[in-house]
Amino acid sequence: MTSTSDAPASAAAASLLAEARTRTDARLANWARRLEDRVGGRDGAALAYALESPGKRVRAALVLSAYRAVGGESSEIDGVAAAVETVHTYSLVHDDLPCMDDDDLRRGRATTHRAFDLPTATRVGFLLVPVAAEVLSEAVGALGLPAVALGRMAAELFQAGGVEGMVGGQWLDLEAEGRRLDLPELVAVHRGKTGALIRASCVLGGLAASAPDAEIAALAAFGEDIGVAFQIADDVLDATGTSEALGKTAGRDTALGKSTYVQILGVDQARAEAERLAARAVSRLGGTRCALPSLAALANYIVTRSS
Ligand code: GRG
Repeated sequence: MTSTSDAPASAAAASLLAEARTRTDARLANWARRLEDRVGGRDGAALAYALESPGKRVRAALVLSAYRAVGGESSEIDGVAAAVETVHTYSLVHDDLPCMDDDDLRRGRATTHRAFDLPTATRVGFLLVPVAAEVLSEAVGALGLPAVALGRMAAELFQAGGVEGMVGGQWLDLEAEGRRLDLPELVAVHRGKTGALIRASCVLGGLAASAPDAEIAALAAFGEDIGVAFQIADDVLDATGTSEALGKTAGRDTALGKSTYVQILGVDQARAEAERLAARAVSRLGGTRCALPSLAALANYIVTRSS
């Protein structure tokens, strides 16, 4: 497994993320203009504000890399990456609301409810879910895939966003505020709230290239491990980073009384657990076409990132 000092892996991840940002941001900007026209007014402007906020596009990079790893070649995969990032964006808009994590800063800018208002941001979050379905459907059509592929990809994406995934994990997380979770309970929160969409990003890349079931299973196993590793790294950054570097309020987990890996294991052991999971993720790809440096580089980035 790569480590913090693996310069080629860092350079490879930086280049994959830069490419994913350019390509996905272009798609999202296009959707932002379409929604401004279609929805108009304050809601249209707020939808565009949320969609065009500058994310790292880690999930998009995973979609693109998984797709290529199993032989995908079309640039229309960008639309699949944009669909995943749209679901992620909705989750951030709602996560920041006063009834959830109540935050003012996201991606270095005012959160959507701060830049606009609470009813607008609430509507924008909900509206982004059908927008994501439309973005996915258009992309799958452009990739020339059959309806059955769209069905499978939509099921993966929206199950990951649902009660067995992101909503379920967030629910557990909110319900547990001020209460100490044990490690298995915390893993369940991390797997749902963050891991499910990261796993789905990898699976969707594979499905878009019509990869065989064994490769989809390997991508899913990889995604499951890096998904939890991603949230552990997020716990560490929340405890050790600055708001300026993170683009969101640091120290929020402690302020909200959340259970985190850092609280249970301390910073060093939490980092070590994230690295162990990233290494295991990469080993899950062994013996398949997916065992490429690009996915390993992204796994390394996920646990060594500084924002
Ligand atoms: C109704 C209970 C209920 C939930 C609604 C709001 C929500 C669904 C889920 C929240 C999920 C969430 C925000 C999890 C945190 C995931 C996470 C670590 C986000 C940060 O991801 P980055 O670092 O962010 O990739 P950027 O800004 O780079 O995209």
